[in-house]
Amino acid sequence: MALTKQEWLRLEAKANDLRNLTLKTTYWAGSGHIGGSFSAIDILTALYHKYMNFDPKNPTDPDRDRCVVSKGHIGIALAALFADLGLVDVEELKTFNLTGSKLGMHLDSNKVKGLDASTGSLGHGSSIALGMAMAARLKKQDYNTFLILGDGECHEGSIWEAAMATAHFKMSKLVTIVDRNHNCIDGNTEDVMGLEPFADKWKAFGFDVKVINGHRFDEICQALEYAMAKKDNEQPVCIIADTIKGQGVSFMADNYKWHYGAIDDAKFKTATEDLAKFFEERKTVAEKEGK
Ligand SMILES: Cc1ncc(C[n+]2csc(CCOP(=O)(O)OP(=O)(O)O)c2C)c(N)n1
Repeated sequence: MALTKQEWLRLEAKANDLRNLTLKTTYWAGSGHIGGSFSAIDILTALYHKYMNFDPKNPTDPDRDRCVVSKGHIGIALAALFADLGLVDVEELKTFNLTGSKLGMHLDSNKVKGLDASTGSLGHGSSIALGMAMAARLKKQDYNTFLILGDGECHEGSIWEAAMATAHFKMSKLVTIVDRNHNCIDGNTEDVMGLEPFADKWKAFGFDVKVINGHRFDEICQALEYAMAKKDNEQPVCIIADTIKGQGVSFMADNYKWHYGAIDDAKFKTATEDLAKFFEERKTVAEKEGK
């Protein structure tokens, strides 16, 4: 079903809230992995605010859809997402990554209700998600499992072991989404360890690949709907979401040096102004192109 203009604008507003709350949390905490948070927020918004069967009032429902954010260093965005959903006290965000806080730099699923997996050691989330999807098949449950990978994370061999098994066992209820922001911790992915031809690699591993603009809700929604329309035991989908690290903030955008960073008062002010402008631009696109 095509995304309506009203729905597109609703998602834009939510993504804007989440970008601002992530920025504030980074400011309060002193630092955080904000670059890869801002590339992934639109994907997270579409999942948690449109597609996932996930009720924050019943976050451990055995039939809920699962989401494994394998690039677990974006705990700061997840903390904002779960605070916005009412599963984390907003005041608690002010303690993010401080000694004794229940919110560590990489979130702990034993401490944050609704978080499906503790991640942060790159490369592990694929196997965790695959296990969740296999459990659904064995127990004859109908839930979807969504897996969010970083592109730099795809330098890890374990990603490809799990990908091989996902395709071999036709785990089509497991939807893989790669946040292809072209940057990792210390440079552009193609300089550090080339991934291209990236889509062809996923195809060669047996995936049905969709390459989309990961900052356009119409494209994100269309790709997710395509993937979710598959029944179990079909060819699994990998969505390569072309994104921009630090998207929305002028001095962070496409700059790997903002993989992790500290925000002082001046940067907080500029970033807040940038996000406001960015939101206006995106609303204009949705108004013009939404149906
Ligand atoms: C096994 C492992 N090795 C190294 C790291 C350190 N590390 C944290 S983030 C990161 C780069 C990840 O790049 P990418 O997946 O592209 O993240 P994004 O740009 O989306 O934030 C690295 C190497 C880690 N967390 N785990």
